[in-house]
Amino acid sequence: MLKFDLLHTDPDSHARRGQLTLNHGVVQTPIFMPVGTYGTVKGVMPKSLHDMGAQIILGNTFHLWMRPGLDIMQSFGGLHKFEQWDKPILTDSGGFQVWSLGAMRKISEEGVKFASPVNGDKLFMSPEVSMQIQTILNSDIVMQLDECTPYWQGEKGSGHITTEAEARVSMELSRRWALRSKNEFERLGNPNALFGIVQGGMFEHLRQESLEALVEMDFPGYAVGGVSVGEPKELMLQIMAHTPHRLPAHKPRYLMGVGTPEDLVEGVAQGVDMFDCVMPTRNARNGTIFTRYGDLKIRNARHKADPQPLDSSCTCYACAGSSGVSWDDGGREGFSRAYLHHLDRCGEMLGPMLTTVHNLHYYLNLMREVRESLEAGQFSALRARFKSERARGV
Ligand code: PRF
Ligand code: ZN
Repeated sequence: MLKFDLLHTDPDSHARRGQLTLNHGVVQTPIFMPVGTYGTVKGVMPKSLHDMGAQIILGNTFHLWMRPGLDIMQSFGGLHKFEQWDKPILTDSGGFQVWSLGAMRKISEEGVKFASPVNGDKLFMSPEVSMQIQTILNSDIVMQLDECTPYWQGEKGSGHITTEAEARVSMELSRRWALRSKNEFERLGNPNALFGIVQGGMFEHLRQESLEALVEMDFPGYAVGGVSVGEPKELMLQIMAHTPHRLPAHKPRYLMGVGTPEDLVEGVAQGVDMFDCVMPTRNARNGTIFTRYGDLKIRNARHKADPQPLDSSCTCYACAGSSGVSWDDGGREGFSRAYLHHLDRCGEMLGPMLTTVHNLHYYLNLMREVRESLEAGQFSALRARFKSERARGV
């Protein structure tokens, strides 16, 4: 089931404040969804996710199909019990991941043939197979199988930018797969909610066609796919300004795989309700920290003896310890930049664990501030303050 209530709309942008009710609970939107590809948000215990206010997390059909496999998922009655997360889960369909396999795949109308990257077995992914797997996973939001149209065709250097004709062929395939996904989802009696995915590359008229066809199929929610696929930033912003607000107002809108904190705030202004991205978790493991005052590289030698927390305004466990009181508000607990720099240099596990907690907390808290500003009719002011604070520098 899925119920979406619009609570507030911003008069100066396309931003909305909503509430999404799913089988495993209620999600306040706009929301960022931490990525848990293999049934784990890397390095973070579910209890910590809960404590930092995560409301819904991602899982991935393709990866969980490879390992641990469907028999084990079935024996646990789905992904929730297996990974010990009892709130909502959204699973991506696997099309995007099969696509990134490169040479080992062959795509046709029917689906995608490929060799398992784990043991070389010959496997086949189709809209029907994706729905069957996601039904076993029992994720609250199921994604249609699509083909994520890349910005570049072929090898970088020898390839070319996707042409309109190529983007059309790809978009039309995704559109047919949307209908097959829907038919199979219904045939299986899946009690959750299936989202359609708008494609069309960097071509607005193709996006419009895709959108209209999906709206005709009447999905309970819609995603915008095929952005942040190697295109210049201006093109991403152009698609973000084009597509989300044209989707039905009374249904949730999800921008797939985006992005930086700036992209999230811009996405909200363009009418997006849901985001996911590996950036906060992956960057944390590479030592890139997001803060209210800009990004920080913990590997930089200038942090070697710095007693400050990562973000003086942050109340996460890394910045404020168990007290939950930020340095700016007089807090005395929390880990210093010097300590996190040290952990990184020694390759200690606690380093990426703490930086991941901080980065996710930053993203989740940013969305919480966005929601509160929408409720107070202050979104434009928040947007302006956000930009100037982020530009200040750490
Ligand atoms: N399709 C699917 N998953 C995705 C994408 C897509 O286009 C993207 C694009 N940024 C990220 N994840 N199914
Ligand atoms: Zn923090």
